[in-house]
Amino acid sequence: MATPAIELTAAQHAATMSGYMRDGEQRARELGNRGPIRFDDNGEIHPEILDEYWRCGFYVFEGVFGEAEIDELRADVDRVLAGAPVEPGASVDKHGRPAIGSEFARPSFRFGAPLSDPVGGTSKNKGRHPVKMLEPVPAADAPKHVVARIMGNLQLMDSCLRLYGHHGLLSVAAAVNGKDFVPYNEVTFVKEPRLGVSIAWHRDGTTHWDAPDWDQGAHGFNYMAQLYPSTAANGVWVLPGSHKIKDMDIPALVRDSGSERIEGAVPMVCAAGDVVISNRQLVHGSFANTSPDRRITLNMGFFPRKRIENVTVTPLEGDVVTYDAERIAQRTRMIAVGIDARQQRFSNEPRYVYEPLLGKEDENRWNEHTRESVVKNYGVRDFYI
Ligand SMILES: O=C(O)CCC(=O)C(=O)O
Repeated sequence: MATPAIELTAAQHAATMSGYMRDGEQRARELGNRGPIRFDDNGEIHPEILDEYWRCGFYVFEGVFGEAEIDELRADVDRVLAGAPVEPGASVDKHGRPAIGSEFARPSFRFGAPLSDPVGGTSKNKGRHPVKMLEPVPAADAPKHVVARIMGNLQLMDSCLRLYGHHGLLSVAAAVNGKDFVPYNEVTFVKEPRLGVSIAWHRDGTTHWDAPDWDQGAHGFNYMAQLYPSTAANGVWVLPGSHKIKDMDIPALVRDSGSERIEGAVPMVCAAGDVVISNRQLVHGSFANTSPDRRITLNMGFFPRKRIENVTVTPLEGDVVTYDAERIAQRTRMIAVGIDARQQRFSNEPRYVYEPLLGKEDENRWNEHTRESVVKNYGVRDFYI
């Protein structure tokens, strides 16, 4: 479904969105689904957090990582962006050097035209973005292409591997998906000021909607770790509670709302260092970033094992595949290596124990050997449901 072509400058777009953003932000703050990661007296994730997560479909964990770690993560992202291919498909960066990530089996960057909506209203991504968002006109001096996403964070940025091994985040993953949870993938969303592309409204899950044992957690969740503030203007918006509903008609939501500004949706409002847990069944999306504020979000997702093991899928990219125990065993080693990488850097923090790999700590130490044997090209074993 294409929305009517309206030519808006970035400033006009920002003005059009402002009332919706103000109201959405107020509703987001009133939801009551935010706070630090908390444990109860038994060392389990506090049940109030889980109740709020399941009620809303997302929860904002405040202050998960501090300033030193924010600096390291930002520096790594800046380094990778500086070494990106000079244009889509190029093998060299803007200085003519081999682009970062060119040694890996899969492309590390996705591009889009500034302020565009690359997938909305198309059949791309299994047609799961049915409505095109407004595409404001970028400034005359804007580049032709901007990096929209960085793929495979854990092999490109050691700081991301360390964040992946975070005790609190992995404890929440176990509380939501079971102690034998398995990984999804790791992607950086890049929304530069007055350039960042929109990600049209969609739901992530594509596999288990008709499963007899479908439930509100059937397609797992994503963490969204914020390196800069996430605002109503540059952040992801979600329709709270929509993860519980099987049939959500996104074109009808847009029609009934009179525009892509879906009624009842709220933005993820976060400070740098906050991490959102976001159910993949939520209706969600983000608008073209016509604000003056950069957003960089590190996504890392996890699934319940039973939704992956022996499941046959057609991923968004690639051929039909059945996920077997061997692939899970190999891919979950990234969790163990991440835990060790974190422990080496933040030795005063508790070390998370990932039960499926208990006793295999020695073979999963973070070192130059596991960089080559476990981490390099780990993404070829990502899961997608
Ligand atoms: O970060 C964004 O703008 C979009 C994130 C998203 O759509 C996703 O994680 O599925």
